[in-house]
Amino acid sequence: MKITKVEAIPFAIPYRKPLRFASGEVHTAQHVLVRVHTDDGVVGVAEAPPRPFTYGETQTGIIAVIDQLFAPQLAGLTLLERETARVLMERTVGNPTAKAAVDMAMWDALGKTLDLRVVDLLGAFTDRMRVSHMLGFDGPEAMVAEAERMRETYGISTFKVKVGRSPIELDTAVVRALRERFGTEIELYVDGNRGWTAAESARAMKQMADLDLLFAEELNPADDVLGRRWLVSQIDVPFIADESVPTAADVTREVLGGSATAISIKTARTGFTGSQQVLHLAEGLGLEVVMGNQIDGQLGTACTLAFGSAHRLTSRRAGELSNFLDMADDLLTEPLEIRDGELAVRPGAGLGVEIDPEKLDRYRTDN
Ligand code: MUC
Ligand code: MG
Repeated sequence: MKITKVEAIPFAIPYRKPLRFASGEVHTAQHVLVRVHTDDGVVGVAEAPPRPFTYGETQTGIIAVIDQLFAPQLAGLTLLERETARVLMERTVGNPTAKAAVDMAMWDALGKTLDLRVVDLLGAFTDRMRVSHMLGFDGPEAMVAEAERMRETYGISTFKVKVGRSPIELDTAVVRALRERFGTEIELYVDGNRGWTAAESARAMKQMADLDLLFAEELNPADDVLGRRWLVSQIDVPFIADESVPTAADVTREVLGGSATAISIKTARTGFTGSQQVLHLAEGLGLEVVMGNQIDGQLGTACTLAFGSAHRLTSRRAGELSNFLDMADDLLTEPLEIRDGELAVRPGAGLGVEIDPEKLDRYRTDN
């Protein structure tokens, strides 16, 4: 159970269709595959998605912090010493997705060592989640057509619509078109990625007041402190904090300060160990939780699914588990399959997924 090596391998897989949103856009999944090796010959895996526009990390930076700081700190620890690993990695500030991927690869290795699924180690509440699909910026017709395809092909009936453009009507027209096309057959919520001001957000929410939204997420920046509190106090749906709450301390600050009434948990930024900390805090505070998407590939999605399925609060709402569908390929031997609007945890030990060595050879960018 002793860690002998931690590897950070860069890879690049193009998107068939780029995802665009208020804070950035993604054309290629330039992620980092993290592998934790043990002295029993077990290898745990996870992926780190660099999101410079959200956390300031880059692919090169993630590899550097793992190779230079985390790998030497963790060598010799056992897979059970996850709290020690967390404390050691926390000596370095920032770098959330690098830390999270190392943590999740340790859990995967632990599951493989004990022949248990990560979902069972974490809580085993259920083994599946309803899927919510994130619709990136486009015109109303194209976004409705994408939702139709997701419904027909995968049975998905919950959609998160990216908003935050100016004028606000570019976005409110899309949400209206989706509601008009599908009526009560779908659940809808919006995510602004901080694109609007507080006043624009309030006006947009008024324009959409009859569209039965589930949630509003990060419509304006949390750093506009008073504007954000003013906005949240007048919105009559839960207001999700996402990129403004990458840590449990951030959740406490934002929620107690009146700047959020719900949170997104992303395993890509808090791993499994940190996500449990955030989840328990949210449960204690009585907050709604959505399992969010960091524009993950299939490996990252398997991590979100394992954590989301393991707990009651995280499996209650549809989780954002489908944007890997827009990637031209992936690294797994057996692709994840969304059926009837759900994604089920695989039966195998750990995360239940395997990296295909030929695909890794094809897409890694360090050889
Ligand atoms: C989301 O929920 O915001 C886009 C930017 C980011 O940090 O995550 C994605 C999805
Ligand atoms: Mg978001």
